[in-house]
Amino acid sequence: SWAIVLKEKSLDMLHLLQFPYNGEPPKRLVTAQPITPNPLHFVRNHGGIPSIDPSAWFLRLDGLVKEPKKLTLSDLKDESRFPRMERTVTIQCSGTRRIEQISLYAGEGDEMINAPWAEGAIGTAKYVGVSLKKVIKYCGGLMDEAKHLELAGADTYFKMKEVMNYVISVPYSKVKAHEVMLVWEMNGEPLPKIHGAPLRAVVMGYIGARSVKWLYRITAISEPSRAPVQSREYLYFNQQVGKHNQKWIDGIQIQEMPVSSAIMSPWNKQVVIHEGQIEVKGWAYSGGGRWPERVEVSADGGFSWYAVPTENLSLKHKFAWRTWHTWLPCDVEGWIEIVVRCWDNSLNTQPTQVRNAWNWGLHVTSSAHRIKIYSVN
Ligand code: MTE
Ligand code: MO
Repeated sequence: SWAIVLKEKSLDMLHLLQFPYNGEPPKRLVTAQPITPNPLHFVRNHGGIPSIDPSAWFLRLDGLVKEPKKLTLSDLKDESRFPRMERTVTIQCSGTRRIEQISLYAGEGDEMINAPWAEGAIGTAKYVGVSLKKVIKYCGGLMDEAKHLELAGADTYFKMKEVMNYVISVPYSKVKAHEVMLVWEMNGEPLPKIHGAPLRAVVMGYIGARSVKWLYRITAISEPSRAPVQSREYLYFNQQVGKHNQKWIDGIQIQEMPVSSAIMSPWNKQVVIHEGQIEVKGWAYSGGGRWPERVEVSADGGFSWYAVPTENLSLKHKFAWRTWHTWLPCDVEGWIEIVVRCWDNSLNTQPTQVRNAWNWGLHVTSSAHRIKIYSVN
């Protein structure tokens, strides 16, 4: 695994866990460009990084499809069969900014053993592949009972005292809307091994967990997958739930991330010397195909807000973040709290404090992002 990490990832990456390998870029590089360079895209793995010979590989389609099939990579790339699809998509882990929930409270043996992500477990790339809907159509379509597609990755990990593949499912409605891609190219390069080569799914507007890497099998099923990644991870519990009383069935399966944003510059506890205006930079994103419409920043903990000028937001793509920067007026000498919040195009906005949305799984940290800096004016 380390040979692949060293070959495909920037030396600037922060390695959160060694095995399985998990890493995110440092703050100063997260939003340096609106498209994340491949070596700086975060990596979330549950197990090892399989090294797959693309010429021996094929994708199996089975279950409740009318004509089960095996397709090679060249079958999928054959444009006379499947039109090429290209999209700019943000992949966000549901654990992004988990560190803020951990620092509020994470009991021993709770989900805190998961990667303690900061604001970098999100990245945006231009993906090339095909729409999964076209591939299903090529298999004669689905039987009436089929409502979900189970996606299986070739990597293995250890869960519930067993070794298993990474398996999760997506509702077929998502596929029908052409919002699930099968992808072999990332930012003009062959898909890196660490990001799922030879083929991965990209499920637009859903949490990263559904975008299965090292994809080798798609099975049409009638109910959401019973695999542990589907039924025992990526669940949202209410605030009374903890290790002592949680029941898997009480969790909501997390699909679309709510609107969220983060400040990438300046940094928490930084001393900022300025002449009445502080330059602030960051990202804003909303799941489900909603997009950031307005970003607002505050220099006084959220009493007064300044809208980031629209021209300072990066280009709008339906399934992608917008990076932004602005000059924030500030005449205070001393410690101040800078805050960001975003409004998406449905006018949803963010909870004000982390504690408003703390949950046992430590997922979906989407409250207004706050940092403290020492302002020297
Ligand atoms: N696919 C497989 N096969 N194994 C994994 O561990 N992790 C998922 C998803 N797909 C995972 C996977 C999770 S939780 C996330 S957030 C995204 O991959 C991260 O994609 P990336 O590593 O390309 O950034
Ligand atoms: Mo994730």
